Amino acid sequence: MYDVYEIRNDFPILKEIVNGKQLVYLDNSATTQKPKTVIDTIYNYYSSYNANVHRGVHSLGVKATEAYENTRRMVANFINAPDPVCIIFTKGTTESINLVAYSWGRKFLKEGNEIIITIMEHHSNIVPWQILAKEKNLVLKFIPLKDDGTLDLEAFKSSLNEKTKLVAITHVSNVLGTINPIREIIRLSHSAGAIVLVDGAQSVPSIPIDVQELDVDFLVFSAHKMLGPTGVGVLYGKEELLERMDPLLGGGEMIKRVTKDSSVWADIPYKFEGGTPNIAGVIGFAPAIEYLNKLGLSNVYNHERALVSYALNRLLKIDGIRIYGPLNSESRLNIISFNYRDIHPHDVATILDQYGIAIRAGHHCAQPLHSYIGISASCRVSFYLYNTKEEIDIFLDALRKVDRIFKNEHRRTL
Ligand code: C6P
Repeated sequence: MYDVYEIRNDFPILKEIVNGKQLVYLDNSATTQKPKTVIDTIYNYYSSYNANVHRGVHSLGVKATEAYENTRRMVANFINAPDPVCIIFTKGTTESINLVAYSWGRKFLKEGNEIIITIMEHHSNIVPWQILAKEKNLVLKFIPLKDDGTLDLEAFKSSLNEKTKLVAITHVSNVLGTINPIREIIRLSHSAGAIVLVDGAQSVPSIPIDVQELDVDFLVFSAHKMLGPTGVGVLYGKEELLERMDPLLGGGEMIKRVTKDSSVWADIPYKFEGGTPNIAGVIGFAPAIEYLNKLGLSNVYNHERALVSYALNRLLKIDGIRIYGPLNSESRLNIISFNYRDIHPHDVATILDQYGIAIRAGHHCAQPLHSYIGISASCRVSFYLYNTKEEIDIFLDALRKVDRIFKNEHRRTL
């Protein structure tokens, strides 16, 4: 049985008092909190077997390497990758996308080739393609949205043509919470001869994903958004694609042999992991995956969907709230972005913080989407596996007070 109160006991930070109030953490799309097993594993690594990986023959080095490679196998199982060699550790989703842009895009894309992304992308899935497009004279196309905040699939179909070489799309929007139909997008892209990169930063933590069944070419995500440490990301790639790509970083451990004139790359995945990696972070990622496996990702998904539907229904009843993205909770995962009357999102977030409630305010690294909607910023709440309906009630009560408090503050400063 999914017992959220039991689960909360595993997260020490959830007992924190912030500004005199019990912390209500609703900023999970930015980063999630960590269970004690993750914190302890990192402590244990540093206090009992801290050593570099893949280098030493001494016992500490062997133990650290085993733990590091164990995480790779666990990640592979988590997304059903055919082989752990298809899992590259990076420092996050951002670095994973950049790695594909430089190691695949720079090598294989030619002038006039087209890349399709969507208007709801995070900057991490826009800027690397803009840089590449400028460098190689490529065409970057943006798929628009329908009025309900879902992707315009018809526009996508008519954008696809024989010049399309890559479709890079987020599975779940970090602003709208929209769940995109990636299965259909992958199918259509492949039949047009394009490969597909899915940004799973917001979906892999909550939606069971099988990369083989989806037939996705690249999948990228971050450990810190799924209970794991910061500074660890994943690039999954099909083996034949990874084999043909050149490394992004040259340096230690990514080579087989170096002479004065040239070098021979190591096999995948090491070819892409030059330099000393975030060993503690990768080792600390394993208990995060273990935690999600134990809970069952489908249960996590159902829990989040119940919370989002509860919050949406109640938010819609508050006068002056404008919600962005799909209003039916079917097309939306765990995220709700909104504006409240004409109060600036930073003011809303600052007042909520006085009640111990953490939400995000700003453009959420999605400025083109905000311009497209016609706003410069929004407030965002995002739920995860340890949030409760009671926390949503506390948030809604505090939100109702924001208007009054803000007006009083405003009057006092005049
Ligand atoms: N979004 C948010 O508050 P990194 O920072 O590399 O771990 O992840 C980047 C990233 C890429 N794609 C999507 C869809 C994302 O949501 C994010 C991170 C956080 O929305 C921090 S800006």
